[in-house]
Amino acid sequence: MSLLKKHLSEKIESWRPRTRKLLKEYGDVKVGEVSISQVIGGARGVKCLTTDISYLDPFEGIRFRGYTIPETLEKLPKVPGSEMPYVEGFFYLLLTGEIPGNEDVKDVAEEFNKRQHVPKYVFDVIRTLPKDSHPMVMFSTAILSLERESEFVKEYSAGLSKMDLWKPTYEDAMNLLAKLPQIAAFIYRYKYKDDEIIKPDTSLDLGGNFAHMMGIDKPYDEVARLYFILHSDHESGNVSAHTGHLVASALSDVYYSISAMIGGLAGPLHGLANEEVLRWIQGVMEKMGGKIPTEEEMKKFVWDTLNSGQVIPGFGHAVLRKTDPRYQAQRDFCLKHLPDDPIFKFVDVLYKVTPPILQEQGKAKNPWPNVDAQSGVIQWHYGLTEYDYYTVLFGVGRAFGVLANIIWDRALGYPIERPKSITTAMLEEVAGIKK
Ligand code: CMX
Repeated sequence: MSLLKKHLSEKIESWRPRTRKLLKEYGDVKVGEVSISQVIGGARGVKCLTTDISYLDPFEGIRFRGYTIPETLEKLPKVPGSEMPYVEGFFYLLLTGEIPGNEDVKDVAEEFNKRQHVPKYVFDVIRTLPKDSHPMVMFSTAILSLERESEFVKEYSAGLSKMDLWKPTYEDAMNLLAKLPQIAAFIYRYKYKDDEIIKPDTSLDLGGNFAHMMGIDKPYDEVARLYFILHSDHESGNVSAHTGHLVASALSDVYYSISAMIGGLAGPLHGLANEEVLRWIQGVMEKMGGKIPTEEEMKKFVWDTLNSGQVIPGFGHAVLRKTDPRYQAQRDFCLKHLPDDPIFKFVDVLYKVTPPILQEQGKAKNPWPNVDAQSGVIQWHYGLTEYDYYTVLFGVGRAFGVLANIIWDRALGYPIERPKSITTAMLEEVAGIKK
C-alpha cells in the first residue's frame, strides 16, 4: 500500500467519530434559514454541504486545508530549480490536510507514474469525434470512455462494505488523475498541432511532464503547476465541484462524476469564462486595430457589452466580494515574467475600469475580477493562443480538488444528495400571497 493510502486510512479512521457525533447527537441543531430568494435564486448562500478540503471566505478568498494561496505556494516542497511546488505534494495536502515531506511527494509521484498509461481506445474515441468538437467535449468523452477501468464498479458488484467504499474510489481517483494530463495534452496536440503527439516523460514531475507533452518550453512547466494548484478547489458549492459530488453521491464511479464535472465547468458563467475573456479581448483588439485601448476607450467597450445585455467575463462571483486571490496570484506571475505583454497590459486597463462601471450599473454584487480574468493572458503569452482549449486546463486542476472531496465523501459515508423542491403555488402560500 502506498504511504499516502496508508496515512489517509489512519486519518479517515480518526475523523469518522466527529461526523458520527454531529449526526447522532446534534442532528437537529439549525445551521441557518432559507429564504424565498435563495429557493428561487440557485440556493445562493444556503449552507447545506460539508467539506474540509477548502473553504472560501467572501473577503479573504480560498484557503486550501487552512492555507491561503501564498502560504500554500510557500510551504509545499518545490520542484528542484523551480519556484512552484509539486502538484503531487499539493494533492497530498488536499487529501490529508498536512504539508508533505519529500518522501511523501516522491510516493505520490511514483503512484501517478505507475498509473499514467492511457489505453489506446481512449485516443481512438477522441479521434472519432469531429475535429471541430469543443475540447471540453473531447475531454469529457475521453474520461467517460475510461469508465470500464473502474475498480469501484468491480468491487461494488462483488459486494463491498460501506466503510470500505472509499478504498476503490481512491484507486480510481489516482488512476484517473495520473492519466488526465496526458489526455488533456493529447487533445491539444491532436486538435491544434497536426496530431503530432508527444510521448510522456515520466522522469519529470506532473507539471513538467504536462508542459513537455504540450510541447511548450520552460517556464510553461511553472505555469502548469501554478494553474493546476490554483484551479483545484473552491469549496463544494460551485457548479463543477457540486456536479462531481452530486453524481458521485449516487455511488456512480469517479469516471462518471468527473466527466459530468467537466460538463458543468464548460458553462460560460463558470470555467468557460477564461475562454470568453480572451474572446472578448480579441474582439476589442480587432476593433482597435491591435492597439491597446486607453482607459476612456475601454470604458466604452465595457458599457457597450453591458448595454447589449451581456456579462463582462472574468468579473463577478457568487461568493467572493473582493478581487479573487487566484487572480492576484496569476497577476503576480505576470508582473514577474511578462510585465510588457500587450494582453497583460490590456487586462490591467480592464481591471482599472471595470469594477467602477459594474458598481455604477448596480447589478453585480461583486464587481471585482475572478480567476478567469487573468488566466488566459499567461497561456497566450506562452504560445497557447487556442483559447477554446483553456477550460480543459481548468478541468485538469479542478479534478484534483473534486476527487479529493469524493474520496472523503465516501470515507465519511455522506448519503445520496436529494434536496426538496416545492411548487410556485407553495412558495406563494409561504409568502402569504392571497389569490
Ligand atoms: N457582468 C455583467 N453583469 C454581471 C456580472 C458581470 N461580470 N456579474 C454579475 N452580473 C449581474 C448578473 O448577471 C445579475 O444580473 P440580473 O440581476 O440581470 O440577473 C446581477 O449582476 C446579480 O448577479 P450576482 O448575484 O452578482 O452574481 P451571481 O452570483 O448570480 O453570478 C457569476 C455569479 C460569476 C455567474 C456572475 O458574476 C457572472 O456572470 N460573471 C461573468 C462570468 C464569469 O466570469 N464567470 C466565472 C466565475 C468564476 C468561475 O466559476 O470560474
